[in-house]
Amino acid sequence: MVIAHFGRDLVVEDIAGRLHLCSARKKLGRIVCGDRVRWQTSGPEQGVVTAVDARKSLLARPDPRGEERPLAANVDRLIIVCAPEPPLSEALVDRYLVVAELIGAQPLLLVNKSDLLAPAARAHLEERLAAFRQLDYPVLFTSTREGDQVATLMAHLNGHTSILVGQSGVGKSSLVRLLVPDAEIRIGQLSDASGLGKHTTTETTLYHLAGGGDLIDSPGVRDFQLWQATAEDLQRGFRELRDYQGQCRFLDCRHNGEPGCAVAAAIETGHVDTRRLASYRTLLQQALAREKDRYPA
Ligand SMILES: Nc1nc2c(ncn2[C@@H]2O[C@H](COP(=O)(O)OP(=O)(O)OP(=O)(O)O)[C@@H](O)[C@H]2O)c(=O)[nH]1
Ligand SMILES: [Mg+2]
Ligand SMILES: [Zn+2]
Repeated sequence: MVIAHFGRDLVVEDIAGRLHLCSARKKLGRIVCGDRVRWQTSGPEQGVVTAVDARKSLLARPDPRGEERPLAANVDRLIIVCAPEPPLSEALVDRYLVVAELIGAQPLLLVNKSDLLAPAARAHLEERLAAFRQLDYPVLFTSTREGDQVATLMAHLNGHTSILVGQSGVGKSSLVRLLVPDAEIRIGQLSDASGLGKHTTTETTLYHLAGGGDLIDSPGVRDFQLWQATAEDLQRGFRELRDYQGQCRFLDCRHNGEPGCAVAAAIETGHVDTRRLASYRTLLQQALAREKDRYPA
């Protein structure tokens, strides 16, 4: 199992738990944390990856040039971490939720640093997040300082491969240190295995949870855009829209102001959240603009 990568160098954990610094043949493409690989020894604690097992899921994000950059493989839980600071962005949460739906990972929304929230501020955030709860997305308030809801979080993680995603500074690595007691040891082993210094673990790293399952820490983002999602992807990625599939006047309705749209009617009755629909429509415009660029008339 690949537990870390530094550029093209991978740290592979064998079945006995030993770590090996491996290179990979270029034709295998990018190999990431969570990948299961076949490898051969090429020296002491060194190896060459020769094949990658089929992935159950692949989480990717765009690199600065807008190219797809795989981040982690085989994750089945996407832990979207927010905090009072930097301020919560529902639109960012929406985009992460789309990705979770598309890769088939169960999302979980965390508001970390809950110790910084006075009761009124917490109530206000609860209100802003109510629409996500309504859609059956679990929402937890956690604190690595006070241990708020950490046991509940652990219960969500046990037995799964989860990845922590979110903006820089929301406390992802702090959560790892809290949930994985031997995290520091692991980081030490990694820097030994990689031959790199202690503070080079800037890329994604996979940790084992004591109770079974794995937890992947990922580097924070400033933003996370859906650079590839199509109109159809968005209709799948906004889970509430699926309920209206086939109920609009037009079979190919995009719920974007068409007459006889069942989603527009659901806004009237309060069954669809106005802010979520506006968010969907913004992403839809971007998707349609991309499609136009790709296939100019
Ligand atoms: N008050 C408070 N501070 C926290 C909590 N969790 C983490 N912090 C602090 O928030 C800062 C950022 O924490 P990190 O864990 O490095 O954040 P990160 O999400 O890993 O950031 P990147 O690696 O840049 O993406 C640190 O100073 C932590 O001590 C918390 O629950 N409460
Ligand atoms: Mg971090
Ligand atoms: Zn419609």
